[in-house]
Amino acid sequence: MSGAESEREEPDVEGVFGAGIKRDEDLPLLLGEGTYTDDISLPGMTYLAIKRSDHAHARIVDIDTSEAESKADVVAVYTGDDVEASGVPNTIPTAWDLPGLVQPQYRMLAIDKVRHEGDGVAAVVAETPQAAHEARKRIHVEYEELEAVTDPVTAVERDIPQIHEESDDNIAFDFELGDADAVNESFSAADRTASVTLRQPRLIPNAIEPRAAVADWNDSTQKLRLWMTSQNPHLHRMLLSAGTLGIPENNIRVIAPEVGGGFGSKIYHYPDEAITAWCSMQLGRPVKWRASRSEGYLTDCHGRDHVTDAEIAIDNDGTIQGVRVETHAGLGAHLSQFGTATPSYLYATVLSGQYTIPAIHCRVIGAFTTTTPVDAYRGAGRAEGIYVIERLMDVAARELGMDPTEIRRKNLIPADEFPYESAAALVYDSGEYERAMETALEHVDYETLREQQQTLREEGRYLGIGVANFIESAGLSPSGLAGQLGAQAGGWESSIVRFDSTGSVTVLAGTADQGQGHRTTYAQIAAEELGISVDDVEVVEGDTDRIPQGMGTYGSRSASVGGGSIARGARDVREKARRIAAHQLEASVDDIEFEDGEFYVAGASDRSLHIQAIAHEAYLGHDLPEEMDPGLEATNFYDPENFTYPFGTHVAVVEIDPETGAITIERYVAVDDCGEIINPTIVEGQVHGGIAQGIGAALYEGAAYDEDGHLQTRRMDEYAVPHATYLPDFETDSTVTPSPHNPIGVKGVGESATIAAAPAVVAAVTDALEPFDVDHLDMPVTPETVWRAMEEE
Ligand code: PCD
Repeated sequence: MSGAESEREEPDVEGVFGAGIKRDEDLPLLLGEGTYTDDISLPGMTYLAIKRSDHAHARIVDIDTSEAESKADVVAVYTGDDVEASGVPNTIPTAWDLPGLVQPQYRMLAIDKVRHEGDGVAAVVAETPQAAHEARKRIHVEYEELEAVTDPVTAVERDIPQIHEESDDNIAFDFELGDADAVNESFSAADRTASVTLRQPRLIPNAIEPRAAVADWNDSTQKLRLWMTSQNPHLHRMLLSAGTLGIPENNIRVIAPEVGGGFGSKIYHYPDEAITAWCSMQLGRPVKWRASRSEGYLTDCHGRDHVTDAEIAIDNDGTIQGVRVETHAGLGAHLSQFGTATPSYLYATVLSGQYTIPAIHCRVIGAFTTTTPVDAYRGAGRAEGIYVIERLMDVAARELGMDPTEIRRKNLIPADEFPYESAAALVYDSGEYERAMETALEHVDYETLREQQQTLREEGRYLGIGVANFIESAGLSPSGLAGQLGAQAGGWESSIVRFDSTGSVTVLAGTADQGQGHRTTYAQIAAEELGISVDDVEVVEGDTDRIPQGMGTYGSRSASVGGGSIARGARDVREKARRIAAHQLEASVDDIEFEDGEFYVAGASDRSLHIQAIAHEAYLGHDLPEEMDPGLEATNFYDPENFTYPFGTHVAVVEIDPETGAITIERYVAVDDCGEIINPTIVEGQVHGGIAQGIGAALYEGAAYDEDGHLQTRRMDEYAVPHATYLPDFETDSTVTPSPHNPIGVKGVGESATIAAAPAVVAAVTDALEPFDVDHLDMPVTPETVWRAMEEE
């Protein structure tokens, strides 16, 4: 290992960890036997439909629910006033504070105004879903329409309608990071500067399974059970308890059964799941709510929505001196839980990318707009930041007449400089950037491609090669640091590793899978540490009554923080077992060796005991060391000392049809480094999905609003998620640079490829268009954009 000192403990047995074994979770899912939230059915269950605003911005003058109430099978109709009158705290809280943050109250149902199309104004509960949907149409809301504003720059200019009383300029926060003076100096001292103004459009997450909730309040026990599509059931339990419903946390059970994709959109505490629970509390009956696809498009948090001016100061030899960035980030109508952190700390801090940049300054103006709230979507903040620095590298290369790979190579942080403290306030754990970059360039045969490009140009064909280097700050920890930066939740993870008396192991993990494959990879971690078969390990996630504590799955944290916790717990279990073995083998603990699940006395391998036999002894409790309690399990809380910093290089090769502007991705090469790999097959799957979503952002996706703030892309045939047939075969490879502080040396991988793919593809397109002097094109780069850019020349 190079780059950084390793403090991690090597696992005792080889083999399970690192094996590309098949996903344990797949068979029932493929057979259609998985239980999703919408599959939950309870006796006496009712159905909720939410009446939503069809205006982007309007004052509520009157809500007439009488006709809806008179309809057959309607159980109850509630408005925001009813919720307010019930005396619950009725707040959907933000989970990340920022200096000077304006925090208007976000309620379960609107009471005074609606602030985006889709804001909930009334809830109707009926005996059947059909009756609820029918009655919803019979709720009559009188509005006084106000002007809409969907663009984050326009929103903060004067004379624009005020969305929240608390903020007369629609600014939620004005955030700064870095050293403005040092940047000014670097710009005066450097030989040249280059700049780019860019937009990163709003993305709609598009998990296959829409959000859903089933709430069951029991009036006699005063307990709430809530099944929901959650990436973090414990966080939801916490936010529901104090902020929204006022129920003690220990009376709430949140269950996330199978979750069909999240990509960030199921992290958040939305008004909808909360109002489902509130309705059940009013009625004392179970209530089910399920979003339709279009309802999801209107209410699932969107991602990105940045407008950015970025500048880079460079010397003639390509050395970067400074970077200056100003971004208007659209937050939508309300502050979603991490809507404030995503465009600030998760964004500005990665602007150094893989490069040595002496001075960086970033200002982010967080703007309220009359649109769907914006929050983390795969890559969250990091994707936006890496896109900016990678676009800057390309415009700087153009300015200098340098090859884009040469300017990158020149400024890469050298492998012997880790841990590396960037000018954007991060300490990168480990990295070998040049190795990954050279691996990718070799794989794609960069030199030959450049020659081909030349030859083809002479024939009037336009090939483009785009290279993107990325880092990701994954893991969102340690808690102390997160707290200093404003987080209202911890960055740790928790797990229980428990041997049963017959030798099987249950791992209870506080993270919550939505397709990532935790049941397989966590079993691999535990099996490796305990020297047993993966088949003997059962992994349980997603139920706050079974798993006492946890933080959940987002920010590519589960492998490093969750997996780290499991490894530590398993080691505690192994150490207790070692003491039992020493006692029973009548040897000193220090003389007991462990291999492949077997404890034996050093030098006398015939005297041994298997860990699964020890588990039996531990529960039998007949012959344990003095003062040792029976049982064989460990509860672990793991708060890492740093984020992990995955990295890599992606290369996209495109050809542009000069007649139509059509873009074909000819090749896509991805070299990812996520430290030690638990399961290469799963990692490859994560990379594939990530590339697809990054290409989606680069070429196809983008939520569009009309002038009145109506979402124009509200159905799957209006919002262009890439089809498998649009995508090339991905050529993937990896390098391994372990994280030095993580107990198992892993780094995250879930978001990496999404971060890399968008800048790689946009770079490839602009590279193809070099003869037309096109430096930059905004995403999504469509054939029309390309064609127009070529025509303008
Ligand atoms: N791994 C391995 N190795 C390493 C790393 C990792 O093996 N080294 C693996 C693990 O174990 C898992 C996976 O892989 O299984 C992943 O991991 P991670 O990176 O740690 O991550 P997580 O935490 O688990 O997850 C999360 C992510 C995110 S964040 C997102 S968006 C997305 C991704 O994940 N989402 C999703 N991916 C995915 N997939 C799927 N299928 N689905 C989904 O939904 Mo955010 O923050 O939320 O925005």
